[in-house]
Amino acid sequence: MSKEFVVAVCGATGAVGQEMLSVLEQRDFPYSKLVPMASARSAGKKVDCKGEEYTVIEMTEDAFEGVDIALFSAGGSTSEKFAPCAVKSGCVVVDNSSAWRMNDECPLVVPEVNPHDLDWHKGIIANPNCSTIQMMVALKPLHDEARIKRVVVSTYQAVSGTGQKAIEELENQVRRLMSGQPVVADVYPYQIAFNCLPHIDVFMDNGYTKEEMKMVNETVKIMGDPTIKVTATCVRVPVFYGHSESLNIETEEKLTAADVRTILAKAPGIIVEDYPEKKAYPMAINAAGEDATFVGRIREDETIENGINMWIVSDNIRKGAALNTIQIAETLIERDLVRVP
Ligand code: 25A
Ligand code: L14
Repeated sequence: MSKEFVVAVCGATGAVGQEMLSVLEQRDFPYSKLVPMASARSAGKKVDCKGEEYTVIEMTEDAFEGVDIALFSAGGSTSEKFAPCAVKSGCVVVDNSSAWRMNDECPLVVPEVNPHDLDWHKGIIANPNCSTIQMMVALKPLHDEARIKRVVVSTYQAVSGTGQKAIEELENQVRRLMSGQPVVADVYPYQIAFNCLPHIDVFMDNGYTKEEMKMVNETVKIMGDPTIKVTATCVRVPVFYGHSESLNIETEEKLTAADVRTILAKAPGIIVEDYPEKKAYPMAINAAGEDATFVGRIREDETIENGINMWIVSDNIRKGAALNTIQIAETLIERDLVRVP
């Protein structure tokens, strides 16, 4: 990669923004200049990348002049307001929020799955929901081989997805409970320490949560196949980093457990960790800080003809957010698509 770009990280002081700075450094992303932005209350804070210190500036409508690529993770309303301003300044936006994902003008991309969708971007590219991303990485190779008809997914989602305040809430509740003090719930509606909440994002009229419906709708858009049926139950668990998911998959063609292991062992972005005899299976504490999606507990579902059960785990802040965003930016560069058409 010879050309270098001016890159803005928008929401640089948040949990995902901080991880974006580490991923840019770890992958030696080719920027000529880095511009960290956040809200007015964080302007003036210092952040680090590639051994240099930067002062965070306030995100404003004209802050994007001269920026080539903006990586957004500052919440949906911020993206709705500022992404169009950035595009008007000639900047390509990769956005982490749910604001643009189902917009027909915006590709929704997992680079291992549908990099070709970047070809029709008009300035804003959406990064999928964290739970959807890891599921897509694991399902696409199986869909290509045997056509997936239906997926039943249950998630076990870490608090870091909600941001820095939620990480602190779990820490504080554990500390208080251990010293016999009453807990305070502020970010989540109930105590999350030593508990599970079947409630992520808001409830919708159909009784599902918005997080569950993101998994249903985003899957169809990313796979480009309206026939795949997904039904989801999303649960918050007292884990700091790493989302776990139990998947039950029904395919058109028969896949044995051995077939699934062989296919996934060759697939990009996946590590198969499935050795029951050694008690080896994916766990959030091992996936935290890693780039891969880990797959294990691969079994045939003996109640239907063509069914597979498996357990997948990935770092929600890395592959689920910061890493996938930066992989999208890298793919834009490779395909010479860093321009607003
Ligand atoms: O919490 P907010 O308001 O949504 O802000 C998140 C980031 O966006 C910036 C904000 O600036 C922060 O960088 N931001 C918000 N409004 C903005 C605006 N109008 C804006 N930028 C520009 N214009 P901030 O730094 O002023 O806000 C404070 C943020 O700092 C973090 N923080 C809080 N207490 C902290 C702390 N950091 C360190 N130590 C502490 N004690 C915290 O960021 C706080 O919000 P965060 O981690 O909570 O941000 C997570 C946001 O990103 C979304 N998100 C998370 N995962 C995903 C995701 N969105 C999409 N996909 C994901 N996978 C969360 O929903 C949350 O909005
Ligand atoms: O990407 O875990 O739509 O609270 C919104 C809720 C990310 C995670 C999204 C959470 C998310 C999030």
